[in-house]
Amino acid sequence: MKRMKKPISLALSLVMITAVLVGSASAAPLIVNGGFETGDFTGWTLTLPSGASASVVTSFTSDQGLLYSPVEGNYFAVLKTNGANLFTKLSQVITIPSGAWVEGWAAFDARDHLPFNDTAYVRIYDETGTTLLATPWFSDVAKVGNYGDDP
Ligand SMILES: [Ca+2]
Repeated sequence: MKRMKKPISLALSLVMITAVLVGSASAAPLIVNGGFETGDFTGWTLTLPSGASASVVTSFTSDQGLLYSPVEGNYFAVLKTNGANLFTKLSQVITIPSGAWVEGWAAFDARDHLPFNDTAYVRIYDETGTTLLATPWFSDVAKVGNYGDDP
């Protein structure tokens, strides 16, 4: 079976919620603690700029009063950053076997207004960690509107 080693990186600005899982036809999940069901960041590398925060929670309410709950399990992660181009990141190196796939959920709670275009991404890089392979999810203030929530 062909295997590729790929870091998965979640680069986030402002507040974002995510749970990432890997599935394959018969194998166990390939991401360690992908759904944060340990209640913490076990298995993940957290990059936390000054003034930023990150937590594993069971629910979250946006500034518009929208209640977020886990899509699967009991937990998800919430990341917040603290300034322009200071991305709070969760990353993990995973090996994706041929025929397997990555799936997950992400949301963006904009707490700012244009022209302050806060941005959030889910990105997949190659094994060097520098070449961007895919951006499966993206959101920003321009997309969701001032103080918007996505979804
Ligand atoms: Ca919002």
